[in-house]
Amino acid sequence: MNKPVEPQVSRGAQASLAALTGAEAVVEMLKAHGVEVIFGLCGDTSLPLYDALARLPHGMKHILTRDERHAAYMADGYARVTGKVGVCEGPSGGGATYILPGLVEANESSIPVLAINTDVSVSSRGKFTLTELDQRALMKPLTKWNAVLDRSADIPRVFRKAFEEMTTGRPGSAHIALPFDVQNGPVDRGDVWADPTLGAFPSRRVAPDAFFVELAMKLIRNSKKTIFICGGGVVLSGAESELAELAEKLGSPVATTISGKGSIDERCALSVGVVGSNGGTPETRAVVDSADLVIFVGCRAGSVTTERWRHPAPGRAKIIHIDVDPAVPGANYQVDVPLVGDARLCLAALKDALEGFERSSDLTWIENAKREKFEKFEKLAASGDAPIKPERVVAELSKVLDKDAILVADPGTPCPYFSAYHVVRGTGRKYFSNRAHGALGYSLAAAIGAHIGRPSVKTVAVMGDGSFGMCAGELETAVRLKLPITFVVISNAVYGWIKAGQKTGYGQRYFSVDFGVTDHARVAEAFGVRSWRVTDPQELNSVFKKAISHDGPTLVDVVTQPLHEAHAPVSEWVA
Ligand SMILES: Cc1ncc(C[n+]2csc(CCOP(=O)(O)OP(=O)(O)O)c2C)c(N)n1
Repeated sequence: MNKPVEPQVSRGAQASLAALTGAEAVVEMLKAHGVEVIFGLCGDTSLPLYDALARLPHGMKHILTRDERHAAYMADGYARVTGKVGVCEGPSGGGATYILPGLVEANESSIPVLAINTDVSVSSRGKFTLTELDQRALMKPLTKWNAVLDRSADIPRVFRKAFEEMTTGRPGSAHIALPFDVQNGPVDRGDVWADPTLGAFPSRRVAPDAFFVELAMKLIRNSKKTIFICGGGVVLSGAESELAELAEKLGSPVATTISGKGSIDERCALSVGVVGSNGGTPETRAVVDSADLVIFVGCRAGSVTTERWRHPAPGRAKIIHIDVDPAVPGANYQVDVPLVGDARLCLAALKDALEGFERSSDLTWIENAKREKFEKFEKLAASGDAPIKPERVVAELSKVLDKDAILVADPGTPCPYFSAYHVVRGTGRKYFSNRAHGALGYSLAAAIGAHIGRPSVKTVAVMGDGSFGMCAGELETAVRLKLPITFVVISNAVYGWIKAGQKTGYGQRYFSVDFGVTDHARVAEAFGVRSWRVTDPQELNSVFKKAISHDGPTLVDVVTQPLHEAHAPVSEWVA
């Protein structure tokens, strides 16, 4: 264990006005970038940092978590709903390996999350020191940018660089390793400054090349059926108004990925809903297939959205691909026009270029596609069967949530069903899931981060029981902080999504996917969470109402039909 070490910079009456300790400089640099909340967990190597947080009048809130993975997920949820950098921290060794899953999810989902792991002293390196780990090598492939500090004097520069990297270009995560002795060394107070605009994203918008805007404009004018497929980039960029204006001008339907929910009000006539193999349906796929021009916006056109690059079918429709990352257009499809730049600026430039052009279009076909999709859903949602049908859970929960509520969905049953059938009213980040890696157990912690970022609205997390087993410890955090979040557990005693894959693709040879029944309501109750276990679909509405209106944490354990027995809004199990 690291013994308390006197900082090389004295404090108190004789304190040098010119110098801070490294730990103090870290606190000042976070504050200078506008950080308001830090999620994390203590450790031996973090003692100087915690002491600086305890002593300085910084005004930042520290949220103690029960493991580092969840600290990172909380920072991720917080960043998604606030548009600000989410910050998490943990100690060396296990603290670094445990924080990693949240960092990589944030990075691949283009969410700016900064993780700080303290580390063994520079002077202890290479001596088989407890918890020593090559954090530089560990974090390099998983983050947009990372650094290991070797000298206290580098702290201000390294933190400025981290914030700049996270919030410019394609947003992403950053990692800084902060050794114990670096926290105690001197930092010149004059070096401690920051540009606070780098604390939110996108901090520097990049406009598209006018040449490509012109080409895109010509393609659009010549197309008969243009559709937009929007990914998370529209909400990240705050481009919802520009998208709506352009889509209306062209009379073009707007489909989204799961992360793209919130790009457009899903009640409006132009909205198609989610497309792809996880939340798309045959009806939404037919809309994609009918287009002669697809405009991808802030969307990587990955395997799920395009059902393994088959919808749209390559060569069938022309493609305009808008993305802030130049590596995205052309990665999956032969793109006719790449438009590299911030989504809001690209869409505004297209609208300007199409000045005077207006196309009215008959949207009955979209209305019909949505009606067919929801008629099937509503029949199942009206079912009084037990175990309760997933459709019924979606319908009853959606009914009791107001339009500003935030819903976070875990993989398993929640993501495809809520993506397909939970209608987002209004725009902005009101629905999200961890779509980059889809690790089970994300939603509980992400919902805590989201609530802390946007406390004025109701936040709900929906998870399978597999997910519950991976995150239950954070219920204590929700209770300690008295957070009025509602957790819904889809309880079916099976890794249902995988069992459904064994059914459809492997001749029902079920293998090692079933686990025991747990009463999650009783588990939650033991943590101090107000809880209900529901087996009768008739009770769902009143229980959800009670849970949503309670002023502390609540959990509803819903005994649900497993996915392999249900009608899943999934085209196939694709890898
Ligand atoms: C950390 C992690 N391990 C494994 C998986 C693979 N996986 C995807 S869905 C799934 C089953 C989910 O089970 P559960 O949470 O109970 O929800 P259900 O599918 O039964 O609704 C599994 C194991 C994963 N996504 N994440």
